[in-house]
Amino acid sequence: MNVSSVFRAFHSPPAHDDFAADVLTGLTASPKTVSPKYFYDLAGSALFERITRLSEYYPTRAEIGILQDNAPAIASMFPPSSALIEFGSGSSRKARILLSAAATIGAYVPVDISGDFLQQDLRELRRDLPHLLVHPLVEDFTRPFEIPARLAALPRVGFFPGSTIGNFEPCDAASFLRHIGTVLGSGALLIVGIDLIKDETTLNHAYNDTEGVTAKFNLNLLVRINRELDADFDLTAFEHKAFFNRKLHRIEMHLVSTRRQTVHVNGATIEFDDSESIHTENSYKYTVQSFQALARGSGWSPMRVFTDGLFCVHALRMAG
Ligand code: AVJ
Repeated sequence: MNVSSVFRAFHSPPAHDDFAADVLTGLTASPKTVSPKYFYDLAGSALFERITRLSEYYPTRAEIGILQDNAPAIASMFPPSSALIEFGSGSSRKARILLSAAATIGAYVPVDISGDFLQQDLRELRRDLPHLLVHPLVEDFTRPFEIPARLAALPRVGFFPGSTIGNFEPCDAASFLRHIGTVLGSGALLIVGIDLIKDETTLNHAYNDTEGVTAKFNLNLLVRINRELDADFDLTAFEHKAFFNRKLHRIEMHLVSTRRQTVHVNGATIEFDDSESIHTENSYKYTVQSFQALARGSGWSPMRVFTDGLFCVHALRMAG
């Protein structure tokens, strides 16, 4: 799975992130931060894959279950020979559930900036669904992009699973939804996966697994900074901390310094107080109603909601 392109700032140049500059800006700010988009190097992507299989981490399992249980109902909303446009693909595992249920889908268009689609998955899709036009697009989907001419006439259904939108501040999530509306155009459908606010215990366990995989995923950020930015973080002197912030309805992840210490990053000197944290991720949670309100404010009309009580798949339509 490649989610890094989701976090690209809307106004930044499409080429590549400036890891060094971003990390130094974040570590010299107060409070200290590093963007979650930098979790996903090779090791980080593999750790995230392991997270999705943990018993405590319910979102992936829940979303796949909801898509499977409701695939016919979701598919029945798709106009004939529509194009399913997936934002930030990688693996097409979730899209496949919809593609298999909806003979009405004429084209599958995974969009990702890295171009590193799982070719194996796409080959298997073409083999199993020979009527389907599979047309991957290498584009930064946080910026405006053109739908190729051969697909332009097809009705559009956007697909944005994984609750990835939860990494955005709510106001940025709203601008992102508005942007997707502009790309897809009026009348388009959008199927989007959102994690639900729920009891604190379930939420806290999902980000504090007993095997320590999430801690490893979080700390891998320092491993990556050490390797790529000539830094000397002592990995034994920072601790994973994740908790549900009820007031802001988000999981926060931090790396907390266990003592006063000095770290060097790309020639710069960074001082840490005892217990000082680096804020590495927010994962916003919504109620059905709070997400629908956000969607409405971005020009989308809520059509249907599919949920198992843990996670939620929203079907929205662009007005016009
Ligand atoms: C990929 C952003 C949806 O917020 O649950 C998992 C990332 N961080 N465990 C999430 C994550 C820690 C995940 N998203």
